[in-house]
Amino acid sequence: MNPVITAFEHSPDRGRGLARDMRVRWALEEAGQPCDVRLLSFAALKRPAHLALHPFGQIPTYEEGGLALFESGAIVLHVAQRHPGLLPDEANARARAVAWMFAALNTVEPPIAEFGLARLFERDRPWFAQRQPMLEERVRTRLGQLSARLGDADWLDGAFSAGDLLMVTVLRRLPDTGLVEERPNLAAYVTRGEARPAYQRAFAAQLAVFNAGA
Ligand code: GTB
Repeated sequence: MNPVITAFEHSPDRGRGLARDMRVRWALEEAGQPCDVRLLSFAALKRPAHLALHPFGQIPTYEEGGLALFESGAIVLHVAQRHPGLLPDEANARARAVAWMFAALNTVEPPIAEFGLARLFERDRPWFAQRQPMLEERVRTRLGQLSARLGDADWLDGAFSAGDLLMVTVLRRLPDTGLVEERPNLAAYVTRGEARPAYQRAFAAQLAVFNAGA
């Protein structure tokens, strides 16, 4: 039996791979683990059947045998722990890769998410013009720090890991802003992630869902 994940039936990103099922799909592709996908409407997310799996009524979820998981980071970690290729074998290197997973989700994603939400939902609010430069500067600060650490390396700590997978998906949440492009090494890092065959397969799968419903 394949694991089952959930994704949007009609993703608002129009198949650009920005919703968080993309990171789970990518991890499963890196692991060579096929999955089945249950597509959900926004209404279905808030119904009891889905709330039993996900207390916050969101995607993605992951079901495998008797295990049901929510939170994309926890799902990617679970996949990475059970399949080779996403976490180093050596204990210290593995701990550092996990630290990069947390850094992506806890340190880099929050200012990016806040910036994106403000652009989407607060444009017509009186405070938008004043608040936006501050949010943008917070993103720039994090990107500058990340860029300095990455330097000329291909990946954040040695070989590609689940930390890179999450970080690339987080940086992809800044389309059409030019912010990642201000740091050529970060832009190249994202491009390197997107060029991975597993990424391409995951992207095509989620785009096919959008195209089928379009
Ligand atoms: N911390 C959770 C995780 O990492 O799994 C967050 C999950 C989450 O935010 N899920 C969103 C969701 O289900 C979809 S990914 N939202 C519906 C709801 O809360 O009712 C966030 C997202 C949505 C759409 C775009 N987009 O269109 O560009 C990008 C990201």
